[in-house]
Amino acid sequence: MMETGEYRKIESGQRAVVMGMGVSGRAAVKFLLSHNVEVSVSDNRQFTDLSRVDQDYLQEKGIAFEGGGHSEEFFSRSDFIVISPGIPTDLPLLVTMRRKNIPVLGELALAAPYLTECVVAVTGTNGKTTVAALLGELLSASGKKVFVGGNIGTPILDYLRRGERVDVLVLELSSFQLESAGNFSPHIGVLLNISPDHLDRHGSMARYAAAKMKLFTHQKASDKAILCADDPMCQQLSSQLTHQEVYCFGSRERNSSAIGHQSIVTIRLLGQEAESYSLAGSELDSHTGLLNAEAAVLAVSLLGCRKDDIERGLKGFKLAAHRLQHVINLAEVDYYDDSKATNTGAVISALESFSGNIVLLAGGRDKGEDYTVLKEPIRQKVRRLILLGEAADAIAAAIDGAAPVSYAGSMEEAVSLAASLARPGDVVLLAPACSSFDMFDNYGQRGDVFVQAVMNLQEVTAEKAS
Ligand code: UMA
Repeated sequence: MMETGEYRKIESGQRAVVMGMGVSGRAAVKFLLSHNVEVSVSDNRQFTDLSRVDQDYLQEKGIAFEGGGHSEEFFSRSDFIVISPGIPTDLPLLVTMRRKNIPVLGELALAAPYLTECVVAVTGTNGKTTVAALLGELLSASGKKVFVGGNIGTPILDYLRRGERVDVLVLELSSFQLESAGNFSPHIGVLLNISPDHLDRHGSMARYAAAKMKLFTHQKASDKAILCADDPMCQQLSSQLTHQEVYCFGSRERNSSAIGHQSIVTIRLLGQEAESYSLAGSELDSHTGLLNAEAAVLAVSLLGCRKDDIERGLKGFKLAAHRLQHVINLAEVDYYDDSKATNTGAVISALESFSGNIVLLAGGRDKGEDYTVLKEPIRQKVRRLILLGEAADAIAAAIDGAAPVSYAGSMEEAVSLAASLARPGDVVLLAPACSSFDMFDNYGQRGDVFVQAVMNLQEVTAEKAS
């Protein structure tokens, strides 16, 4: 039986079903058409629920569409199936297709035979967007032509279809994408951390970790795996890596190739002089920023980038929005937006960035996580916990009195409550530990609403003062 994702190059005239007409599916349809494949599309949604642009495109290209679900009959006519990342690979229909020897491919499996450039791929529960962007910045500063995309930004299949080639392809990859990655293999694979996330999809930590480890499955002896020595799960998994070069980063393990200590990253590679990089004054100067910088600087050092270019890249780097961003200092209280902290691991990292006195805003849609891991960090660092959204009661029960709890019905209410409870010198931190979909379109909108509510406080404070 063909495994998920095992595939060679496409042959002209083959027939494919693309499952899901979202960002990934749209890119797959266009890529396949450009290779003269006869494409059909199947989606849970009805045709009329697709965007106007997608409806027009499918009609214009004469693409057969199955809406409102997926049928064996529609799928059985194809030579292979391309699934979107959000679709679980173990759906009974997909199991049936594999039994019939019809390959089920994710976008990485489809892309793999066409990748000729150097590929650096980054995964991990948290920090992958930042590290991918930082790699892009450091490589550009070193004069390399770079593409940064994947799970965020331009899908890999759009990059390939457009035909523009770069020196280094930097890919941010999710566990969803890796699950159906087939023979995809990066020259450098970076695993930043693994903590509970997406358990509603993967079912267990073991399966989630196994999906992440697919990053390294097909690496060759000259390829490089970079993992975090500070992360217990990464450390445990690194012993499985026997057929590639393995490098570690972190602050605890003395044998690491990249070590972070007090805002300084030091790279120590065999046969080379140690190089140190200061993050002081840069946007990476935080607990997580240091780890992210270690991983990225190590990867580009392995690619031969020079010290002054790396230093320039680090200086110019700007974090994307909603990642532990300082919003404002108001009445001697610092407000931080970490709306992207959508799992417990990210919240623990955010709490580690401050010495204490935190008013924490958390809650949202539950993703099947065990919130009891937050109990101790909250006891140590949080003065007051303000909960909102569907998971509010579950979080309150899990932390079991580790900090006093208040409830809010909206982000605006949560922010004004936080402002009334915070004392001078405190930090008000939005780090929800949950997805945003119960109250917002996405984490970006949630962060925007938080920032707006904080800015409204500023106006009220200014009015009072005048
Ligand atoms: N659908 C079906 N059948 C199903 C389930 C869904 O037909 O059983 C259809 C939906 O109706 C919809 C489409 O599939 O039309 C959605 O597919 P999708 O959920 O895979 O989303 P895409 O829009 O294709 O975007 C996906 C990634 N989304 C997810 O992994 C959930 C995007 O990552 C990625 O940028 C894009 O492919 C290109 O690779 C987003 C994401 O949230 C940013 N990623 C997660 C994360 O970062 O935590 C993993």
